[in-house]
Amino acid sequence: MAKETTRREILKGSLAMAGLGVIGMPEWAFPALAQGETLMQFTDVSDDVQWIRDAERRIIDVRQIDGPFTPNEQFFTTQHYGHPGVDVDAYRLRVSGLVDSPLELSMDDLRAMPSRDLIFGFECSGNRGPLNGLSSNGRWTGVSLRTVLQRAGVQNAAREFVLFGADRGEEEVIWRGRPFNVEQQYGRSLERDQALSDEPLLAYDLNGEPLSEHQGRPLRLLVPGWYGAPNVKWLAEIHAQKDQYLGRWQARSYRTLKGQMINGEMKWVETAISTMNLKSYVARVTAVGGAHNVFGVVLNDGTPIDSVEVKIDDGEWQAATLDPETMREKYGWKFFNYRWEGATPGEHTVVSRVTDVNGNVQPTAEELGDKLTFLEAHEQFPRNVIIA
Ligand SMILES: Nc1nc2c(c(=O)[nH]1)N[C@H]1C(S)=C(S)[C@@H](COP(=O)(O)O)O[C@H]1N2
Ligand SMILES: [Mo]
Repeated sequence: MAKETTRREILKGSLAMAGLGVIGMPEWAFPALAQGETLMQFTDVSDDVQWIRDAERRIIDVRQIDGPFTPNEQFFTTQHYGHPGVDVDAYRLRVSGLVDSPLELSMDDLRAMPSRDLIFGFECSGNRGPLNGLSSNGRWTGVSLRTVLQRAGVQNAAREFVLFGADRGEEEVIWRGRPFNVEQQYGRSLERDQALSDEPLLAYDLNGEPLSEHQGRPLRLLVPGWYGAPNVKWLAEIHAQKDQYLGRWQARSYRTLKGQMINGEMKWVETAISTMNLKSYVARVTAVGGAHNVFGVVLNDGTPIDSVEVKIDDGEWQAATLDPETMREKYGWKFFNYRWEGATPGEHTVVSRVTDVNGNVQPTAEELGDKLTFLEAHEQFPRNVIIA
């Protein structure tokens, strides 16, 4: 207890130095630093950064990551229509459309079905530097989407599975320049192969506790390896259909507009946000044991990682050490450390890049090229840090 208070005080001091005092120190914050570690100040984080934007949104302070699993009350959170507030006792998950037996399942029904765990860290596709706070990692428990769909009996004509949340809002749909105002639910769809694979999970627990309202109580979808958008919270119904689903959050808002060379010609293409791009970022730099440590995080689609390298100022890329525990989990986020010897006092630039076993290398912002929209930021993120 006493130890924690001391560490908390140390971190508070460092945060105040970085101009992140009063509003920068949320109630839940616990310092990640081991005894004898001192946080170095980033100079690229603005003084007015808000870790909690309103009652329903929260980003994590990546400098404070202190283990593989983000504590439930710290897990980053965001959504588009606010919290719907589902009555768990009255709750029924509806399965409808092109199925042999439409279902209405209570939480007791769902919890009685075969369950499994999934370690999954994901980021919102809007996550970007320098804060990179829209991501977290958890151990989720639930029932496979496939198990529920098989109980309903999926018909051959079903090509697409739409998952609707209980949250709704008014949307302006523009068709040939004409606006129509209609109420819609948050909805995302999965193609048949993916919906019936053994990957998507209908989760009811996070780190051993029932989901909080933030996390989608009582039930949410999780699509391992994908960005956050398909992880439909407050899941209300699953509808099997023949047609493509073209709702706003499926077909329009989660898009990237970029230039791509196709057959030797530059084309401007729009692509749907899908699996997470290979990415790493430096989360903190600390002074420890006469040297400095650079700690960071890797996110991707589940492809095994080959290496992470760190570069200081204009130096050479140096191999970082991959954390064996987090590297074992296919869909979890992963950690690395780099021991920085002989750091000189003053301001430095620190950057990381990750390479997967297929030889994909995290690009620089320049190499990432003509991406006009900001979602899917996965370029290298140089950080400016002061060595005291
Ligand atoms: N029902 C519903 N589910 C949703 C959303 C939403 O607006 N409504 N937002 C999605 C987006 S864009 C993200 S990044 C994740 C965030 O999940 P979290 O709050 O558990 O971190 O929820 C996804 N699921
Ligand atoms: Mo998101």
